Amino acid sequence: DLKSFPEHFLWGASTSAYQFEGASNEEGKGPSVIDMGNHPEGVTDFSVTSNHYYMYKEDVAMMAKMGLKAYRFSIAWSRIYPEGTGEANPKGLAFYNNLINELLKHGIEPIVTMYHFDLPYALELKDGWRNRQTIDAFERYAKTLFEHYGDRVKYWLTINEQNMMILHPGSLGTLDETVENPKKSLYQENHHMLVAQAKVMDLCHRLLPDAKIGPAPNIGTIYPASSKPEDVLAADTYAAIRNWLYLDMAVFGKYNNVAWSYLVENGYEPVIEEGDMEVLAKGKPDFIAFNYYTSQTVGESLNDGNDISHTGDQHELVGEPGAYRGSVNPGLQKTEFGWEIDPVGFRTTLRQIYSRYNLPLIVTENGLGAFDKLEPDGTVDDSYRIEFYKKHIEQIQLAVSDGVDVFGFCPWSAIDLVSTHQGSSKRYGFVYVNREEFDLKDLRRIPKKSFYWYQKLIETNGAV
Ligand code: BGP
Repeated sequence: DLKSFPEHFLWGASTSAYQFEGASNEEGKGPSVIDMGNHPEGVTDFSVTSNHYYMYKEDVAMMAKMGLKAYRFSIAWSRIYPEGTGEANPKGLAFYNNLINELLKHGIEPIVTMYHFDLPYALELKDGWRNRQTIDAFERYAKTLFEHYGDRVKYWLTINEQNMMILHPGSLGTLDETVENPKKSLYQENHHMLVAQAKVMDLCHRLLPDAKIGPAPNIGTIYPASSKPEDVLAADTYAAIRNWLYLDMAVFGKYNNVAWSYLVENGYEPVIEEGDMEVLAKGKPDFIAFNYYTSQTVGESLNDGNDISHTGDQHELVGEPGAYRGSVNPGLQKTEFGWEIDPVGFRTTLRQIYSRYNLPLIVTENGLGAFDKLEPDGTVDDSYRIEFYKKHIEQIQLAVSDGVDVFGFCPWSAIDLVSTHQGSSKRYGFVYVNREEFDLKDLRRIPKKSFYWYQKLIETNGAV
């Protein structure tokens, strides 16, 4: 029997600070690794983006009109601490304070990501996450957020897509190619982030007993390229490296055994200092948030020079010689940007996470990037996005019927913003932001067809 969505289901939408706010060098904000990073020439400009910093009231009104029950956004660490540590920026503190109040005024539940790829550049100059002091800086920053907003924010997310920062670090500011073994160094960063996350989850519980906190990795089910036992084994290995390493640590406080063997075999294992494992065992999440865009398919590594392949995954190159081989799933359609579309895999993913951890789940990203077009009559017909969401939301309902405890869905993105990898012509929003590439004069908000569809869906609590 098909169950309906829970009564107070958090129908929401997501954004992140560097992709949405603009004002990247204004109002006391310090630079982040994203601001200082190398981005494809002419594609990405994060200085103005959707100008949300100055238009937040209008944006929240638009979200309210859509009927959002929740809004997941991120706080820019370097807007609060321009130097990563030291003095907080009063204007930054005030901005998020106002944003939170504006949301609450409209009955929208704020869901706050503390760190969404944009590490303060000042910390990167001191070796970023390779330096253990960044753990303390993150804890200090989190404490400030809890103190300022904890009376009103109930849902906290620690780190967005930590697994992608490790597996596909290129544009996310985590890769240091100057070190002798960059991959080993990445797993050291990963370890420090895990310790920082555990400390912050623990701190949250001590300071805010009514608040809830959890990690927000990107999780997708992994298919074997065939039923050949070696392929199935490789898929299991990759699932451990890509998915379970992150969540097993957050929930169980230990390294996943398969992932750990992989780290040791390849000489990537991090240095674990005394006391780390106690910290990791102590900080526990109240729920698991995750981003789902697509599944992945891998096979046995053949070590023939072709293990790394262009699979159409969002991060494009998948595979690691000796561990697993990237593969395409011939049965799946693709988005305009080549990402495989897999709604059924979404249900599988929800089931897998829930049966493994038995914690409530919230989806913090899912969506379709496309070249939306503003018609001369001022409308945007994104029927393809409606189709995409229909199919994915149907699968959440099936998962709910399977007994999976899901309490919210925050698709990407509330309003158009600048894509992490592909600039502003790749759009995700329910609301169109009128901007020709680099023509920042007209940033009018125009609800797309999907806006009205989602509004209706929320009104009927998911009856499509
Ligand atoms: C996720 C990120 C988001 C967002 C999204 C879409 O990995 O958390 O920040 O960018 O992917 O990706 P893209 O913008 O590259 O299409």
